[in-house]
Amino acid sequence: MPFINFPAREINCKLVYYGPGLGGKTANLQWIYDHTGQNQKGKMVSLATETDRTLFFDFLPLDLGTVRGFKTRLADSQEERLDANFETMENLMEHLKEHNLNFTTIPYVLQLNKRDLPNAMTVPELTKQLQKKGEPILEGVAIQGLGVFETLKELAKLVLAELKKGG
Ligand SMILES: Nc1nc2c(ncn2[C@@H]2O[C@H](COP(=O)(O)OP(=O)(O)OP(=O)(O)O)[C@@H](O)[C@H]2O)c(=O)[nH]1
Ligand SMILES: [Mg+2]
Repeated sequence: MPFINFPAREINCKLVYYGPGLGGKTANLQWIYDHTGQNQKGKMVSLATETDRTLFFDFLPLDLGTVRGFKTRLADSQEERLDANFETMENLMEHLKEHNLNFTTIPYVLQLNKRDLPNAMTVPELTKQLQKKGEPILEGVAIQGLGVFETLKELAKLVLAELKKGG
């Protein structure tokens, strides 16, 4: 939910990148971090193990100008990750419930990442398997920056629409 600081005329929102292990969450944030202006961002905080798995989470404060930001999810397109994607979806639903957030109304987009890999499932097939509520679906190759800002922008659009509604 947005935190509104009236004196500072600021709206602060939290966008969460949720996805299966090694799906490319950090790669998305790293690309955003590397391609935003110095004065637009805070320090990216990222804790990794020796094998580069993220411990806990990455954190990237970002100023989107007049636009602010909620929930995005990543899917690893590789066929062998389909079960992991299903599991992530279930986890996400549980976590939202625990935080009293309603999935049907929360701004939400789905990024299908790793589109460059030969074993990627087709977009129509992944859409059939993973789309939940007609959310925008974006294709990504996070390590090359493809779809990264498009995903962020699409989500920001939904968040703005929600804020306008006063939700
Ligand atoms: N080929 C390909 N590899 C990718 C892509 N995105 C990420 N990777 C690679 O996949 C691996 C995992 O990416 P991360 O960004 O660390 O994934 P993550 O979701 O943050 O992983 P955890 O936080 O450990 O769960 C890394 O080796 C990345 O370089 C992509 O679009 N295409
Ligand atoms: Mg990570």
